[in-house]
Amino acid sequence: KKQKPCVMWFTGLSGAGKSTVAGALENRLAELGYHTYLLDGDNVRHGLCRDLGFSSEDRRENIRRIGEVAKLMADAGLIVLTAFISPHREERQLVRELLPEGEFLEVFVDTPLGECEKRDPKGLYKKARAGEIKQFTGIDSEYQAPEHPEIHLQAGDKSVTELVELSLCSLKERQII
Ligand code: GGZ
Repeated sequence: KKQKPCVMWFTGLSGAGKSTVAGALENRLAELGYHTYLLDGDNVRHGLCRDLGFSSEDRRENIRRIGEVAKLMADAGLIVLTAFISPHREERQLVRELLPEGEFLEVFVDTPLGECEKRDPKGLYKKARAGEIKQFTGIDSEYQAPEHPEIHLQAGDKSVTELVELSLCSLKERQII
């Protein structure tokens, strides 16, 4: 099936739903016959970036490596989905500049902090509030929201299915699929 390579760069707070939505979208694309790859914390922070923590410098290096790998995968023709907080505008901009015009799609998974904290699927916000985890994004480490994301998902009050459909529509509009 014909596809245009691209990198769908999901960004948002911990617990916003980045991995969930990116994973569901990847499954949908695969069902439709497209070639994709999902990079997320599970397959990157335990391997390629296992030496990195959550200081600003380490997050910056994390994003740089992921950007370079995503670029290689897009060169190979894939629709690449990445799901990392990537809290800094400047680093997301660097990844954008690595890729040919139109191949970087910033996907803002915009779930309010209050909602992420309420969900707290891994109990990390609770620990961050108690001071047991330092430099936690949204609590004592900054998240810089995208100003002009290609795709803006208001993820606090929509189902995963709805968010996947919105993303698919955007890929069609952009003639990626
Ligand atoms: C943010 C942290 C932290 C700190 C551990 N701050 O909800 P999760 O658990 O599964 O997703 C978070 C993940 C963030 O890793 P990323 O590689 O996406 O971050 S970045 O793009 O900023 O490099 C969270 C867990 O790791 N985690 N400590 N201090 N998230």
